[in-house]
Amino acid sequence: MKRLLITGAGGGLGRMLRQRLGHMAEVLRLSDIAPMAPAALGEEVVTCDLADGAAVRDLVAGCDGIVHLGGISVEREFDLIEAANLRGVYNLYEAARAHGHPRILFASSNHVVGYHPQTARLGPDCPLRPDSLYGVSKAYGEAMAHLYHDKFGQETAIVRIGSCTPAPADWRMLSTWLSEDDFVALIEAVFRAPHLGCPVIWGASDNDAGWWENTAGHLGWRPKDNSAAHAAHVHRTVPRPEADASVARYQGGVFTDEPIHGAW
Ligand code: NAI
Ligand code: 15L
Repeated sequence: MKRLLITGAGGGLGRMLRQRLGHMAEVLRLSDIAPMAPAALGEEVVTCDLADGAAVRDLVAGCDGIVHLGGISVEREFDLIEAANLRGVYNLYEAARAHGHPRILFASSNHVVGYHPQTARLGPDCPLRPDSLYGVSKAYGEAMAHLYHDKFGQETAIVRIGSCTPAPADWRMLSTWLSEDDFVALIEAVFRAPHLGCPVIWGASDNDAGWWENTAGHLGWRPKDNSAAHAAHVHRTVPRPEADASVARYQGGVFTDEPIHGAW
């Protein structure tokens, strides 16, 4: 494709993908509200607040695909989440509608189902049980994707990312881990597919201890990594959580312990 936009390009996953998605487009347009490294050859760097509708409209112009990572990525007070994850998502979908519906990969999160117990095995149509205002905002983003697909045919891969890190860092991540390689391969599959629609995809590697089924097989995505290769190291170096601790009971782990920040 000619131009692939990555929002949230200054964040953890954005910086990693900046290094690894250059082959997918003639130009990577990298956007964030935070500072980013200057543009290299084949890159455009655009500072943009997702809450600013006019700016987002300009940002999306000329883009053939969007990896939407930008926004608040943990639990915070409602006002912050509202600006980036609610208004920001609305702005992105309106901008996409104005500019010919570039395909979107929406970085949703396991925290839309965080209150499901770790004993549950979930498919894509399971009831949402968000564990935080953050999780609720991702559920809103998923609903926005479905609305714009049903109303306008806008294609989105809704990717419920587990924990995308170089290696699983704790016991829970043995279930939620998404390797960086598997994430890159998923992004390639999403933008390569002749037809996408608006599928819900669990963003997790092929973990023996996983909770979620692979719902992107039809896109040709078969995750190759398995947290089992790291299990011995985690078991040796990270204390096992108590069985009644939230991190051992709920899929969303410690997010279920979060208060409503800035509550009345
Ligand atoms: P991050 O917090 O490192 O990056 C998010 C970026 O969004 C930041 O650079 C931030 O400056 C930017 N941002 C925040 N508000 C903004 C606004 N109003 N306008 C423009 N940019 C804004 O998060 P990370 O880990 O890189 O995650 C990327 C995305 O993937 C997030 O949407 C997150 O919710 C989602 N995700 C990540 C997971 C992970 O394992 N890292 C797991 C599940 C979901
Ligand atoms: C997320 O949604 C967060 O953005 C990330 O920072 C991790 O906390 C991840 O989920 C997780 O559940 O491990």
